[in-house]
Amino acid sequence: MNILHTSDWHLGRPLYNKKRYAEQAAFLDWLLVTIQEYRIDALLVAGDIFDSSLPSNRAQALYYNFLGRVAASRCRHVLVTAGNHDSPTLLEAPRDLLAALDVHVVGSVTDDLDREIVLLRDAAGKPELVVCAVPFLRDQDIRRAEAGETGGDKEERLLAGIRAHYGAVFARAEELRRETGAETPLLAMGHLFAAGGTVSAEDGTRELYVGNLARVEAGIFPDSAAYVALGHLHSPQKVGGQDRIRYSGAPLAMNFDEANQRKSVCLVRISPEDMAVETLAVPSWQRLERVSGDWSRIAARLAELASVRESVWLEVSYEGQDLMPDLRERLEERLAGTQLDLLRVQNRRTVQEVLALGSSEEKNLDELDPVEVFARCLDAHEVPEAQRAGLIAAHQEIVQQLAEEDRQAE
Ligand SMILES: [Mn+2]
Repeated sequence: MNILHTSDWHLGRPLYNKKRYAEQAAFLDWLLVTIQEYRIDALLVAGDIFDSSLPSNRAQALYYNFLGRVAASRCRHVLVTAGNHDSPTLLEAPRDLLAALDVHVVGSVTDDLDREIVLLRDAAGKPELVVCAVPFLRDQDIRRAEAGETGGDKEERLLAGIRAHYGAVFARAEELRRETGAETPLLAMGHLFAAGGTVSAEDGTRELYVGNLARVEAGIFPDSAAYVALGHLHSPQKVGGQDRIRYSGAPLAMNFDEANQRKSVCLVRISPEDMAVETLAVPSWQRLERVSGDWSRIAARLAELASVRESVWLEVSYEGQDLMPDLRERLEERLAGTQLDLLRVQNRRTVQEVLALGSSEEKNLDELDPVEVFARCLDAHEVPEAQRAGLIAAHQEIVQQLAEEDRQAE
């Protein structure tokens, strides 16, 4: 059986002022061709289908058009779980309709564990795979599972709740496997932060993007799981050096840190006896480049890029010694008539200067996320290092709570 594992499409997500629907559509087209070419039987999408809990109509159109086409393809099953960016209710609204197309959607945890366990059957109706399709676990999902608040801090309780939930789902899946014949391979899906996972530098400073800080150990996935398809981290990677536990990573570079990162999806070949994983490189449809240095270096690089006559989206970071208040104007002059697009300008020299003066006006508020603003407040108030982790966690919890309330208010 051939399985394709992907995640973190973040449909609808722009990059600064640029919409990315064309790239997102190109990826989905490529995915369909890949499904045919590699004779994929089941597609697993491990969360963060959409970038926001209220995706645009255009983002939803991309998703549903894709599902319609994949349902008509040779791929017999599609499994979709919600990530922290998805609205569980929005994803689950067409659940019954999609089930008729053999597209299984799990948006959130319910009292019924069986909703998170999908038994896939071959064309002859014989069970061929059991999948534990666990969505992103929210605080309230975990609380539901707990009879009462036990000791330990909040993060510890959250981790204990995640472990307990996975434990219960796996136990139930094992039961089902025994009923259907022990030969049926077991797979798991999850959207979480596994210990040892690496994030790109920009994601690292944006913990909010990654969701809660709790990191689960790879040991929560039992040895009986032949493969664990994870989503949440945007760089493709194995967890704990294990071939069978992987993040497929996002298909598009999510920011300029990832500009040169090779993006991929995972091809998993599985039989009752054996499992092998291969990564398939996702093409890039839009070149991203970060250009940094002093003015002469930046100017030289821009000339080089302009001569290639290809569309390039740029982040320019000026790091020269001379103050350059007219940096943006200079850059725009250089880029006129080229295929280069300036998405972001960072004037490090001026920012340093301004920070030294105790003001942060240079960086627009829209370039800062709440985490960065809070970090600046900590700096401004000279909060000692020892107190920061606790304060950052508390702040993050509040911001997340607000985001969840927004979601519930839909
Ligand atoms: Mn995520």
